[in-house]
Amino acid sequence: MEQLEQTLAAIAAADTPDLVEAIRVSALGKQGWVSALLKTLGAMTPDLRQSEGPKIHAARESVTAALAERKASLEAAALDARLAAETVDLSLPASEALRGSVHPISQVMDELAEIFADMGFAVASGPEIEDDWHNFTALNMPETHPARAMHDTFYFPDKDAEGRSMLLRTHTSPVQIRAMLKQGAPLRIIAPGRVYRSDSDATHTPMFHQIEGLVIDKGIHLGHLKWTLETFLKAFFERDDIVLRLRPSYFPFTEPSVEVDVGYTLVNGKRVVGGDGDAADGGWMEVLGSGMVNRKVIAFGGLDPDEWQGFAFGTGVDRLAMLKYGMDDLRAFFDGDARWLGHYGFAALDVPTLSGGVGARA
Ligand code: 2NL
Repeated sequence: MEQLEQTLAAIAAADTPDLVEAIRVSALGKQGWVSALLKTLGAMTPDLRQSEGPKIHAARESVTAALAERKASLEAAALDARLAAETVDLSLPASEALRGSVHPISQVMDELAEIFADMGFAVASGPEIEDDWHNFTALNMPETHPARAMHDTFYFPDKDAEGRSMLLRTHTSPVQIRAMLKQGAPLRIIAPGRVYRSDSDATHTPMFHQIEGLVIDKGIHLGHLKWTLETFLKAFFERDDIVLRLRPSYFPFTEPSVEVDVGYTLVNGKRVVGGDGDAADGGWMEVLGSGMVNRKVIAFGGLDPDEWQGFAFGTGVDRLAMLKYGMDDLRAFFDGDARWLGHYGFAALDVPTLSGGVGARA
């Protein structure tokens, strides 16, 4: 077969992968000579086919093998050439690896978990999609309660299997209702997490972060509440001169209800937490809402309010982070701007500990 000899010679002489490919197409491609020969087999007499068939197939095999061999040796030669030409300059400084950082909200949540763990609180979590019984009714906010309207709730169009309205939780209180129902008393938990309200301006985002705390035990009174919040705020702001001011207030889920302010001091015109708010260069700012758990809420949690008492509190994690670390625009928290995260973020291995300082920066 003259064509076979020519093809094998051309393959042996081909010095680029493109040439090898062109030869492959001219021999084995749809219009190639091997394919043309294969097609002639159909029209042959059985005798002729028996003698010619093996020759044609053998030709195809030898072309295929020669192509593969040539392709491999060209690739090996190309690699050898690259290895000979390329050098690595080991004296150059290594390029800096991109490193992420811990978002201030995650950092503050870790700090809070650490502080409350030291006081014997466990971290509880629950669904962000809730039903209106766990989010409102069990918290002494019946169907017609005006506070329900105040929450600017995001409702889902459908109801759940029990006919309850579904919504995005407006606070983390339903987590604590679920904990009471499931774990019973005594109970010492914090419930940090995302909450949702239809509200948006410089100081409000439709999603924000809250932490609530709940203690249920026998003989719990306001003194326990005050000591716990004072100990928490001193640890969180890492100062001993934290002064609290408790003001009477109203929440449907607590009775009596207490709003908690901390004293701040003006330093170069900036508010710094700490010191007596009644001092000449001082003032008060509200940081927490709290109170003794309403008897009705204890009963909704499946417990006997004559046997069990408790206190609860709630605050905004985002606001605590802003107060401690000095950011002034809440919206920047959720923009995902790498420069903001680089500035305000925390090193991943800088885990908050009470001995090392909960807010230590690397
Ligand atoms: C605030 C005030 C508060 C609670 C949350 C609570 C939870 C249960 C029972 C009773 Cl299960 N109370 N939570 C109590 C008082 C205040 O939050 O200003 N939050 C941002």
